[in-house]
Amino acid sequence: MTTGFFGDMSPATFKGAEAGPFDFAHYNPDEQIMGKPMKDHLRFALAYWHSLAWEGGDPFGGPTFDRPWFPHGTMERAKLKADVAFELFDLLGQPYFCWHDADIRPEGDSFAQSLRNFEEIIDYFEEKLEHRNLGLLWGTANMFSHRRWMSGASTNPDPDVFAYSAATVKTCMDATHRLNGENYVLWGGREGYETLLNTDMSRELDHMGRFLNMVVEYKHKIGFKGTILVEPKPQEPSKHQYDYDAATCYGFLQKYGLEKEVKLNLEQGHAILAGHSFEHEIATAAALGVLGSIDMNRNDYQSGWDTDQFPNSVPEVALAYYHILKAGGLGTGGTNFDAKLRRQSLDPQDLVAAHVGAMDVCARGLKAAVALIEDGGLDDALTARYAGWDTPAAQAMLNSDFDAIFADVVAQDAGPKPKSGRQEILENLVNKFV
Ligand code: XUL
Ligand code: CO
Repeated sequence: MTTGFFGDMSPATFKGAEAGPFDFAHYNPDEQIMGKPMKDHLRFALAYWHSLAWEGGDPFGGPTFDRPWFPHGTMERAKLKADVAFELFDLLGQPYFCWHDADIRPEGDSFAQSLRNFEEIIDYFEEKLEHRNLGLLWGTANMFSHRRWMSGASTNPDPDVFAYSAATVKTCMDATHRLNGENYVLWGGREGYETLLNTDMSRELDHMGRFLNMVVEYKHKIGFKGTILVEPKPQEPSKHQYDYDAATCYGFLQKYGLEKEVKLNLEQGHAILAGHSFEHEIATAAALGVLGSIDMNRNDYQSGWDTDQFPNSVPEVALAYYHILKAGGLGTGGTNFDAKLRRQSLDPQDLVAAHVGAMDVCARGLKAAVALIEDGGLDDALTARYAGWDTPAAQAMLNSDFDAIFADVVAQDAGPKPKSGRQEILENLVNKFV
């Protein structure tokens, strides 16, 4: 018995050139790529919040979507939402999904009631997962929507909110562990400030550092084997968020002794808001050894707002996967579609087509990245560009000092000979594959 929400739609399958709007033209889950199935490189996940919980509102208008489980608020409707969620997962066949506590359960009028609601839905998920080839990529706590979090969660000036946050994250980590989640995410939408006039930044950073250490301590206490991830974002909803970008997060992790315990969940739209490209954030995290997982979406380049659109630019996605593959892949991470429909896309079919298209774009991007790696042109150019450093003299210089280097430069006298960076040649090379 299905809910009937998706009518007579059947599961999306790979049809290549024959694909219609609800079939895969490029995502062929079992196709072998660099020694493993495509699905194991991409590790797709659906985001419960945007696809099932979001009602289509924007800052100027209310809900546009007409779903039988709206308005949220009862367990009956939360279960209907779960039924439809799993029907969507069955149509798409992706291996993972992700949730916040608030996406899946109605808020109760006490902490204990909210927890009972949450645990009942986790039980319901557990039953549904038993019969499926589906797992939890990550769980997380929504500590930004309810008014109690308006001044932050772990960074709140009120210690009672710190306590409520700790208790909340404990319950979400317990549930993630129970469902064999592969990661646990913390995104601090309110961990930042609206104005420095009322903010003690050094105290807030210390509280956030202690909180994250408590997360790691609890992970080890319960034997959770997944990866703890923080998700950088520069602003929105807060005017300034402490997890600004990958480099800022790394500095924070190092200061609080967490750089070996915590990795990053990077999102395309957040990279754009921080003034970076997505591949910049991926390459930065990879260089610092903290690449964890990705939230794949696309930000509008004009709006300056977090538009969370479904990805549809193959060249951008290809460069993201190029850097992921060069870094050795996503490990316990995956490709989570933290993306929402446009608010005019009202139909259940729009939801399916959005994900099918996004999975296809990622599959094309991955294949282009693999072709770039197999071609080897970019690697050769990189090796050639840094070849000077392979000589014993150059390596010895790194272990010498300014006086010795000065003496050598004076003795040789000729000075360096500038070489072309060949940017256009390399851009043309990339364009052969995307
Ligand atoms: C918000 C965002 C969140 C996190 C999880 O911009 O990306 O949905 O991914 O809290
Ligand atoms: Co995200």
